[in-house]
Amino acid sequence: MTEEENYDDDLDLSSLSDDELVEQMHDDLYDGLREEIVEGTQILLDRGWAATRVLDDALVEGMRIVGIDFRDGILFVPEVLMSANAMKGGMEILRPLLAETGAEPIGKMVIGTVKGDIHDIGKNLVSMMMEGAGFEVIDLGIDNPVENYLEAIDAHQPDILGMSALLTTTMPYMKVVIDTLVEKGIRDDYIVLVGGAPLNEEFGAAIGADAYCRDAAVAVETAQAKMAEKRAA
Ligand code: B1M
Repeated sequence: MTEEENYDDDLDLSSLSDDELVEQMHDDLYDGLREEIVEGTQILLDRGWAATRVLDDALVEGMRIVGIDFRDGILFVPEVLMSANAMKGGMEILRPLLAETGAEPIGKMVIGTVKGDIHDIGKNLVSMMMEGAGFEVIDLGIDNPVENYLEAIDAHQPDILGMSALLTTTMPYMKVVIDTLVEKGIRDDYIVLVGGAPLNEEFGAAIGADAYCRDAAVAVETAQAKMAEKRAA
């Protein structure tokens, strides 16, 4: 074992300052160390950090760094899967906190990652934040063909249909889903919100969505605004 590895093993996360701990968590996320991420998340919360701050500064920022090295061929799929698993460990601790607003259910959303796409961290985050804002969320998971969305909206009659895509190759599938709703004459029965890193507002408009949501907080704000519009109409 190298001296550095030995140091890491012995590292007492609670002895670090906030800044040092956040930096350490970025490293631990990079290394896919789930237990350490869980511990670091809890320490920051115990120090009075808001759940959204832990999420943004420690977890999402750490994942952004992972994404850069994944893109540049420094990290590969198995390593990024471990990072994703570590991130999910932290998110599990934050989930009840993000969902604990005590708000009355203000609407229902069906959400899923589209066919061919297995990325779910961002979608899960959107689901959590929407639940926290008082929406009932039916999460269809990943890799959803149009049939899954149709079955779910039939079964649950949601106000909102949310779709997530993280790949430039899967984002066009959102249009397949929206076009199918149009063909069936039910497009206007639902507020369609789309999101995912490669999308933008122009794309959202081009495929006929009601809005593109840059992140989970924007998804919540947009959902609330669209629900208010719908109620007023
Ligand atoms: Co993937 N991957 N990946 N990957 N992966 C990206 C997306 C990529 C940008 C990496 C890179 O090259 N820099 C790249 C896509 C390039 C492109 O299409 N232009 C890529 C690639 C290429 C691939 C594979 C093809 C790699 C391969 O096999 N050679 C493969 C594809 C598999 C497939 O889906 N068929 C693949 C696989 C994987 C893993 C399985 C290893 C893993 C996913 C694990 C999981 O999700 N359970 C993975 C990961 C983790 C990433 C990166 C590193 C991180 C994604 C993430 O979780 N971000 C990603 C790089 C990146 O995006 N920086 C990358 C954190 C998350 C909080 O952000 O998902 O953007 P995000 O969600 C945000 C917003 O986008 C928005 O709100 C969220 C929260 O604020 N949002 C919504 C998202 N969905 C929404 C839905 C809404 C509203 C808002 O509905 C209303």
